[in-house]
Amino acid sequence: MSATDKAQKQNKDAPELVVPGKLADNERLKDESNYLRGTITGDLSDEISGGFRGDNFQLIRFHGMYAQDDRDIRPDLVARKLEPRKNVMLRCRLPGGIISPKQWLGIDKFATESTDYGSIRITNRQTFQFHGVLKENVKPMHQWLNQLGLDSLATAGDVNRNVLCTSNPVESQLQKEAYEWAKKLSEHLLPKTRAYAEIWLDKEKQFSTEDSVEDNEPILGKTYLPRKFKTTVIIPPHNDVDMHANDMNFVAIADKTGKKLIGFNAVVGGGLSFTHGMKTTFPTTAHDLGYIPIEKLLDCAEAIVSLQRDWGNRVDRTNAKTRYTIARVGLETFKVEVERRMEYDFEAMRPYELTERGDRIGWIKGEEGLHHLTLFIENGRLLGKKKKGAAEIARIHKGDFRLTANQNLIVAGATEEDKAAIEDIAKAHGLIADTTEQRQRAMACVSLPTCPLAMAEAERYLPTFVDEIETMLKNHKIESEYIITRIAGCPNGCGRAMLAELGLVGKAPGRYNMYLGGNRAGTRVPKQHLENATTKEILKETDSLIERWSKERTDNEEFGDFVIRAGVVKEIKSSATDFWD
Ligand code: SRM
Ligand code: SF4
Repeated sequence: MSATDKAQKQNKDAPELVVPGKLADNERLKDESNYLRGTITGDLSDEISGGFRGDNFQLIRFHGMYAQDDRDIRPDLVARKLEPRKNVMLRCRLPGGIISPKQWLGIDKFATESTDYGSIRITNRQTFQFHGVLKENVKPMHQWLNQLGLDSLATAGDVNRNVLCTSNPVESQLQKEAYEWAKKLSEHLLPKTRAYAEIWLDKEKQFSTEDSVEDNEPILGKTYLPRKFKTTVIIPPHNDVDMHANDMNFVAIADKTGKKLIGFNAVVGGGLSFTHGMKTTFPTTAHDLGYIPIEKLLDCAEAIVSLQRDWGNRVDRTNAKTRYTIARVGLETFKVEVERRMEYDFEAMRPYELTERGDRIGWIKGEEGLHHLTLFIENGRLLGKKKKGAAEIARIHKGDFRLTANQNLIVAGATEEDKAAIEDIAKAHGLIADTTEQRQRAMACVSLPTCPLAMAEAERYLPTFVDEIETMLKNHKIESEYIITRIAGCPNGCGRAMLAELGLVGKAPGRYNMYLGGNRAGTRVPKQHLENATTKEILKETDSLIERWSKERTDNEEFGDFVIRAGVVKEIKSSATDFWD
């Protein structure tokens, strides 16, 4: 009897644990892919098209790549009956976002010499993306990454994605331990198929020996997960990883000294995407399961992932993420089954508090006497002078680099002697400049021109939108204040606008829905205030709200709290009905 059958039997009153119906086509393609191989190798040698065909278009995602084309030039090429400039975006796997200066120089070289855009894009999941890799450069790219000790396995597709970890180099001891667990989680939950090594690293021979075993996916299963799955390890009170955007979070709990990790609170089922007008979809914050001691971490993670594998909706992909599984079967049923699978009962949650999300821009001294410089990288996009500056720093830096979940770059572990040289390079390349907290705490997703799903600008509009908000704050004499402002080019929510105090979600070119009422700690989903508004309408409304906030707020009242108290929007208490009514 399968684990699910057992659970269904023990729990007769529970709703159906497996959603009945015709499986989504992605289930077929995973099943037929021969453990993610498909016919990708054949496509690589096809010179007629620059793209990937049929199922391979989706399958390359499991290898960390997306098929894209430049949407700015697409209409012109299509009008001339030419193929759009097909290329690949690659996303590296970098649990906890830590990368060595040597590796950084390697990725800088590849971005400069072998991509259309020449940029390194730091993502809000602590890794980087190359945009515009032509097909002929795809295999060399994987081989180059491999030489650098990097890979892009499972950074996309229906698997556990890049595992996040609070990038706080200051509390070095606790951070080191948490980071090690983030790495272990990443490794433990990786697909075990040899497809990546075979296709990209020419490892067939190594694995074709007589004693080689069949491919097997003991945790993920032959058809992998029903949908993408996201994990964090977070060190409170700092919520830089934005835990409520994630399926599975482990909140680090330290002993009385505050320096030694003893266990984790497990918090599950957060997620931010929705579809415009589709009320069965909704963003929500994550739910508490309970506390586990440190030695149960991998068992607990495996239990949660395998449960989502078995109970997640494989019929309707818009309802397939963990939060919908929990909404369908109930949190208690979910929890009991996790306990059964990990053979351990959750203890009561250990108290913790989340207070803020931003990175601490500038120098800060850590416990071990080393210095850490957080560089603010607008939109995470490193190009031209700034990219050169980061490479110059990598040439002299003896510590490591850390990519943050706020799309910034930390030069971590510098000695007193090296500080001045690093700072000089950063200043000379525009990596240290006067910026407001308003700008430092704003975020946008990539959107146009590379994202095929974009409905409106995000990364390219954010700087202008922030200019305007800065002016409004100044005009209303609260220029030292800030509003956590985020833009996503569509409701998939990559820019995490659904955890912003003021979020814009793309609807059409130049038009957005405006959401208000998230909070600074990132524990509340905002509510729709304007629909399909032009940027002019949004700016007018923002100005009037900032004016009211400046005059009517109570002491230190955050913008997100103010708009709720003032009745501008209703507070969302984490349910689908609250979001839509
Ligand atoms: Fe995302 C799809 C970019 C974080 C929810 N995301 C995409 C794609 C790959 C478009 C596509 O499917 O073809 C975008 C590529 C754009 C480009 O040209 O680079 C894209 N997502 C990004 C990044 C780069 C945004 C950024 O500016 O940093 C982030 C990469 C993170 C990483 O390194 O792994 C990114 N995406 C997120 C987040 C935020 C997070 O994880 O903290 C979310 C919301 C959280 C969540 O998952 O609920 C997010 N992305 C999505 C979704 C909606 C998934 C869903 O639950 O329905 C899609 C579309 C999909 O999967 O069908 C998507
Ligand atoms: Fe693309 Fe939409 Fe994600 Fe922005 S939110 S990167 S537009 S999928």
